[in-house]
Amino acid sequence: MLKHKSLLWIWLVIISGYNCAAQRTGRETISLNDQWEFQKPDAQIEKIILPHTWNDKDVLDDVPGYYRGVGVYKRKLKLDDSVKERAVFLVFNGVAQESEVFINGKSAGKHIGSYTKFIVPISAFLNYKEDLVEVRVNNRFNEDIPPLTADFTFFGGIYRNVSLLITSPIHFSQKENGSSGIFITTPAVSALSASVRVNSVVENSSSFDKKIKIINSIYNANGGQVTSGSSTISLIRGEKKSIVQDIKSIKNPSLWSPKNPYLYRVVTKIVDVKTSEVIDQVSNPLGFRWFRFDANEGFFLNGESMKLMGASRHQDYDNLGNATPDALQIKDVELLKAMGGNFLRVAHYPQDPLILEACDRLGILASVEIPVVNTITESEAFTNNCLNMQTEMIAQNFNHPSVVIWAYMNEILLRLKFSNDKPRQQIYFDHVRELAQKLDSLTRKLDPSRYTLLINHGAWDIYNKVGLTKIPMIVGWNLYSGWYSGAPEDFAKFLDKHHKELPNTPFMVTEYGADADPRIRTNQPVRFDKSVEYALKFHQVYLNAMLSRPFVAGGMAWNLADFNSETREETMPHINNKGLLTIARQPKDTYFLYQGYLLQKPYLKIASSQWKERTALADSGKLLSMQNIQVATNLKSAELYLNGKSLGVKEALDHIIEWKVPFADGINQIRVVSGDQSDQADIHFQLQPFQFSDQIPFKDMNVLLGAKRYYIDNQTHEIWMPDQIYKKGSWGYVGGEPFKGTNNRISYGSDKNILGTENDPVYQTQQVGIKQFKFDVPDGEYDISLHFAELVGGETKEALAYNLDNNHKTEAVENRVFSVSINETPFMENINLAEDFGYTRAVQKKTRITVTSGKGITIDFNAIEGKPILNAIQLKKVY
Ligand code: GCB
Repeated sequence: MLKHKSLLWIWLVIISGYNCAAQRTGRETISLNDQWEFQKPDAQIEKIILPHTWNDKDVLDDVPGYYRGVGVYKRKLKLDDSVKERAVFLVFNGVAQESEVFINGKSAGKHIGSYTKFIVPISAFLNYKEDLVEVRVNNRFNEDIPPLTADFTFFGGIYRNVSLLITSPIHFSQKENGSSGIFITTPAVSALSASVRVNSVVENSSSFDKKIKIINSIYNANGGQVTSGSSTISLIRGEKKSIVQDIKSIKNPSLWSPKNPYLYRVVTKIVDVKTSEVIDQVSNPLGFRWFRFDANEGFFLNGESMKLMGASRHQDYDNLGNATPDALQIKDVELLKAMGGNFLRVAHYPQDPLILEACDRLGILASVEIPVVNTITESEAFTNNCLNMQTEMIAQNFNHPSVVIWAYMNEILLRLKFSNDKPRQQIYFDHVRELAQKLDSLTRKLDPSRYTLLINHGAWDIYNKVGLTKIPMIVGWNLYSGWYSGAPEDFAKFLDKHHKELPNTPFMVTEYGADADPRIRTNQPVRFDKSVEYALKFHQVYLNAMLSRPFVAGGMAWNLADFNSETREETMPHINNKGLLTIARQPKDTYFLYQGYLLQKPYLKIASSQWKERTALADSGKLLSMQNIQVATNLKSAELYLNGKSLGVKEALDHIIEWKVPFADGINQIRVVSGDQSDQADIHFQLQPFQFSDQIPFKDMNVLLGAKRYYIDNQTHEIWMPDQIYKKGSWGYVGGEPFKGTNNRISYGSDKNILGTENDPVYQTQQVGIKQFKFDVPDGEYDISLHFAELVGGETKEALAYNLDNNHKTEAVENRVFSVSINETPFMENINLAEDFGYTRAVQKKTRITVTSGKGITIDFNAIEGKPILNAIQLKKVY
């Protein structure tokens, strides 16, 4: 009978959301992610399930900007009389960014800010028949709500889980800034003993006075009760009270650490003294640890020195925007752990509650911050919103043993306002400092057990001048030498400078990184080429510098995974490619490098295994091409085998071992061995003939002009390779020079978004002033495709704020008109790319030709006005 009843109950929940007439006790939490209708103004109603964002698609298109405005969500709620005497709440884990909740057309609550949870009491609005929940959401720019500008996309929507919470009218207070109403501290912890203090806020919203007991029971990881405490109080109707209980110390506690993330649980109950009925019950994690930061020696956990190494994380995912399902959120923390990381910077805003739960469970220490990024508004409303967000963040995440730091500002002096009006600028600086001071003081007051952190970019002088390095307990530096400015080697100098000039202030490197588009590879890495190879070298330099300096408390790679940043262009428009993982969470070579540096157990991995589709020219007169293979490891040396044949033992340098491998056409099996560790990868190699008369049969070839990089189109699997100057018997360009962009970023090519293609790198480089392109191919039938894009001119966009070294020059636009003929037959005449197609738009022209009499293929570019260009070329043998 009981079984039957509960099945019926489940069935009712499924069909109607929530509806049951059974007698209710305790606390019930039911997911409300289903059965929503969503509508944007002037658009059709869509049936959706949460999590949901309305920006998943428009942030990736070629049109700058994305919808920032109103979105309305509606849902029915079927609650019957059995909940009439109960307290009913809606719990929103995250709604971006302003929201108002209506029940049956009446406003029940409002919330500001995209990244914290909020709880709306709705009992007073219900008719207990069919209630209508309506959530009006707005993600417009609002100068009073941080973030104002940032290098990430401000997706709108109810993008985290929503649930219905039903409690007794006497319950743990739901008015405590979205927290559980229970605040746990561990005033004294040592290996011998641990004390626990629990502050529970209880509320009586019934119309009776009640005598209750608050019981706190602590359970170990096996579920055994270790200790408990109890207090009896009277709670008169309408009253809210805080009850602080010091629970008897636990002897020889199991300490929480990355190696042993031992979790106890605190179960807090409200019990009716008269009937012994459990009126409300909440469970919270508890971990025993103590820690400190030291300006000379870094971080200590439970008395042991520990370098905090890890990454920052954004919450969005490939094609889903920020509406990331639970399982994928948790996976991120697992990936950080598997990388050998012990620290997560939850940046730039509080994230889904699942993240810190996973950190608790897996033993990852964490910092959390509010989204005060780049700039502030000097208004009272802005200040209040910041203070409120900080309060919510601390209250909601207070009980996580993983959290050791609360942060509150990121690179706030990145864009210096009022540069032409120094007195006004000084007033702005004063406001920034005051806001920082307020946030820091509030944080110390709300949680004296943790550290405060303020994060700056590498402009040493200005942060010190404004006084921001004096306010927090720990200073964070986001450093990009060798990326946005200078050389990777300057990084170590900065670390030493901090230690010398602020000898009493502990610090961490809260960001560092280089873009790595997983589709771009090179044998000649240079800054801004977006190659995985450059990023790998960059991270080696940074890791070496941090790991060899005890005073650097920690380093957080920017970023764990690639993430959405709508205003970015470059090789993968709208995506920031500094992730160690791709946006779909595939590892890049850099992720393997981190495993090599950080993992304790023996580790050996072919880092280049991700570059498994390759092409290159055969070495002169040979049927093979010597190419690099890199292996990431924490072992001293290893032996590499190609198709079972040893290529010798080599030693690791900075956790990488490198071999030159003679690749042949087809599948090349690479195996690396060291002791009982081994790894294997199959590399598909397309060998291109050095001379078309070689024995290597020619199939096809895709060439990027003016580039030193390879590009792998992960949809078609076409592999593009760098060009070469024409050599007789072979192929290549005649005349011209590589396009050099109009800023000082990459030493070749452009970083503009190319319209009408996903393959931006194919069009971002070009040979300017090209005269000919020749293929000395044997007679036959061939398909030729020419690819063009006008890279000079078009809309001038604001330079990326992060590109600190950016001297964007004004582009000198000149008319460009040219004609192209193939083997003397006109192919394109009087072409003006800008006029005929538009600026930075991908243009592809294809033809089939017959080569006879051993003449090969000669493509002539004839200037009519300005210099002819060619961005890329493809040749395919048909017969
Ligand atoms: C920074 C910012 C971060 C950016 C990063 C970058 O300094 O704090 O939000 O995403 O640089 O990649 O430029």
